[in-house]
Amino acid sequence: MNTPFWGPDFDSLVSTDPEIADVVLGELDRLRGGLQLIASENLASPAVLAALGSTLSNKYAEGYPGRRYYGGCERVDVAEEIGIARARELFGAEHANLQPHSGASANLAAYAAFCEPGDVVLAMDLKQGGHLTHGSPVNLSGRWFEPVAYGVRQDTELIDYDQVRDLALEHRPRMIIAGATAYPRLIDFAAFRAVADEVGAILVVDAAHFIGLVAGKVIPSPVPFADVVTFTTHKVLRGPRGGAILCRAEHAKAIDKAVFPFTQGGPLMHSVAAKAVALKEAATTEFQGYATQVVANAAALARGLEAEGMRVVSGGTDTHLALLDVRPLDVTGAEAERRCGDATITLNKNAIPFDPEPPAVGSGIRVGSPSVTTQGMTEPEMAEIARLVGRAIREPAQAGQVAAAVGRLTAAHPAYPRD
Ligand code: DSN
Repeated sequence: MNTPFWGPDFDSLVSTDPEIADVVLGELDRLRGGLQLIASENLASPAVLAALGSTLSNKYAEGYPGRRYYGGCERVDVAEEIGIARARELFGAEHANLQPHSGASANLAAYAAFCEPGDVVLAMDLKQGGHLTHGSPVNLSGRWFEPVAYGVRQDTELIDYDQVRDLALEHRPRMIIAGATAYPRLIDFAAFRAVADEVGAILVVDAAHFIGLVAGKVIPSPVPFADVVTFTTHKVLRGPRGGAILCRAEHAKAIDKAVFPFTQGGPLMHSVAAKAVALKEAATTEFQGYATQVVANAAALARGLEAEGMRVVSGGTDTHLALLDVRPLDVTGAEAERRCGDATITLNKNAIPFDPEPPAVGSGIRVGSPSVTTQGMTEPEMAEIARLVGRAIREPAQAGQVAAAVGRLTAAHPAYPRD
């Protein structure tokens, strides 16, 4: 088809700005040449990238479809309306807002919609798997609100639901946040709903990490339980970098106003359109197969890393990620990350529950299966990746040989294949 698209024209970037063109090509080479095991990353499709690299980036569209502060929004209105309809349909939500620029922006809007400065917010401790925006003292959420943190039980490394209830009864939070960035197990949304109801709190589920698994229908949805669900669109969901919010109809006005005009200005319409594309892709049976394989691969990766001598935090995973205690290999998380990086395996150091090391060092690593699953890898490759991670950590002098083995894997399962 001869599409009249004025799209990503790489030659013009090469001639206008060879330095940045070099960065873009170098990053593509990095993605193609190594293993991406960062649990929060993925490889967006060419269709998503085409929408992102489009002239929709030029448009100011403050407001919402049909009620904008600028003329000329008739085309971008359609993109946003389609995206909202797809989000509502896919997740069975009464209302959706696709304008948050990021997960942090989506969470900020949730605070803005329901809390006043000084209000108590109960959320998961960053050191035990929570997120920066869930009340960390270095983030606005911890400075302008009164955070109370719950965590995991020391014996099981699972969320301590008794502690959640006890803290809620003691501190009477205005808002409770369920959700995490380094928690490998399913979250009991019904338990959080019961606590929120008992103390009259708003329940926000930050589903950034696992919303793609919900879209793929492999794990339970938080939507029936939460007042508000915030998420990012670029993790398992495999869309553009960005955020989104689902909520009950009764909160729609408050959420929309909190996003715009309270915390954001003009939406990024190229990104909103790309979110719509990703939501269409995520509604397919192919995506359900992908999500199923993501979970199977994470489990296989965790088993393989355990066989390499690492301790699997909480004993396993139900999702796309696993958290490994690397102390049995006599390294810190930071050193394990560095050694894997030298062998072209990209993963991140991570604090484990009750970690004696500071966060910049950590005793663990976090691994995720979204990207390698997008590349078509399955359980046998996960077993091989686990062996390579183990070897990279134990034998840093062998980094070159490990990188060569990684090269063979990625050649068989390329990221962004050339044809
Ligand atoms: N930085 C993301 C992650 O890696 O989990 C969360 O914002």
